[in-house]
Amino acid sequence: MEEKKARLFSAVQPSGIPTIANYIGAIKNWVALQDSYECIYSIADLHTLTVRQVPAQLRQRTVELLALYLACGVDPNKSVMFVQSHVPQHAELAWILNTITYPGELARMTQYKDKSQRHADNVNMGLMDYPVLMAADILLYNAEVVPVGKDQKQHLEIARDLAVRFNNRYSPTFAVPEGIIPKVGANVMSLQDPMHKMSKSDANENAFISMADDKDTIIRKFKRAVTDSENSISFDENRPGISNLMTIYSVFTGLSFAEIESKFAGVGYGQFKIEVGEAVADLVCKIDAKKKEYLADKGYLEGVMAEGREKAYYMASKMLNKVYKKVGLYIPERKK
Ligand code: AQP
Repeated sequence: MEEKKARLFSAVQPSGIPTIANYIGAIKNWVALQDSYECIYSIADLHTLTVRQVPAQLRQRTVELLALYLACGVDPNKSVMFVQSHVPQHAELAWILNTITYPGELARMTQYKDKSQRHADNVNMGLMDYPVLMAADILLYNAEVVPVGKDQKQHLEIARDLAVRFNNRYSPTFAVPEGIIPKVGANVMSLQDPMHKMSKSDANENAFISMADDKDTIIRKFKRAVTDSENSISFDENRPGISNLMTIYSVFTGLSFAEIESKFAGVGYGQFKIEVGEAVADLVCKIDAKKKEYLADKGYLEGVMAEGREKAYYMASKMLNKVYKKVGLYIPERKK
């Protein structure tokens, strides 16, 4: 008999065109994990509303993100792919979890503090509550593993705490999820400020490589990447700019840091930056071409969405009913 696979959940927000950081920290690993886990991949559009959006653009980015998942190799025959807002149980479970969450534990989250500063004119409750909705995303499917970049580690801790708290207060209900953080590339940094993470919503377009950038743009952005004055290609945490470029090059070529150092011994930053740009452009442009093919077939994309929604909805409603019962909500017979 085939062994039951552990369940895995992960998501990306359609808050912009994903960058190579989202690809390296999340989507690339999703593809590799599809055979070992029962995978559920979501498009976190409700999370995206925590920052002001242009509605028509958000709708378009949602479809584009699905096309990108497919173009990167996420396979609807292996994994469930769905849009978060199509499964209302996410928001419903978030409400229940809110009743066991303390404001203090949300107020100290790095992402909340960082985004409150960047969006000072729109510090809303949703922004603060982001980790609770993320916990609901994961716990709703009883996911045991969650592949994320380092930036989401704190939020994953909250999801774990809430699972344990709920289980203790009521009775064992949720699996306590474990993070899978990639060994290389868990924290890809901005090309303009290597002390800060690369983000798709960065106002400075030179700070990130988008998964829709063309070859010339990619190479130009790498040429402008901030490094240091040493001009020697070696991995050193005290030189975050060049170390970040080496990380990116390593992920896109499969070469280790030692192999990169010996390949580029005596070579200057200028030449190295071009080579990084070419390696990245090779794959990014191939993925982008495939994404465009998917986008040309809206019927297919809507079919994938509908099928994913149906599967996710089934799992989510079973879990939510269980939770409602445990906390004492009255469930009419016909809903059971
Ligand atoms: N810099 C990063 N390095 C490695 N992984 C990263 N991820 C994000 N930034 C990096 C991983 O990408 C996945 C999806 O992230 P998200 O879209 O849900 O939200 P985010 O983490 O807030 O990503 P961004 O790009 O910074 O989005 P905006 O600008 O909208 O806030 C997650 O697994 C994340 O770890």
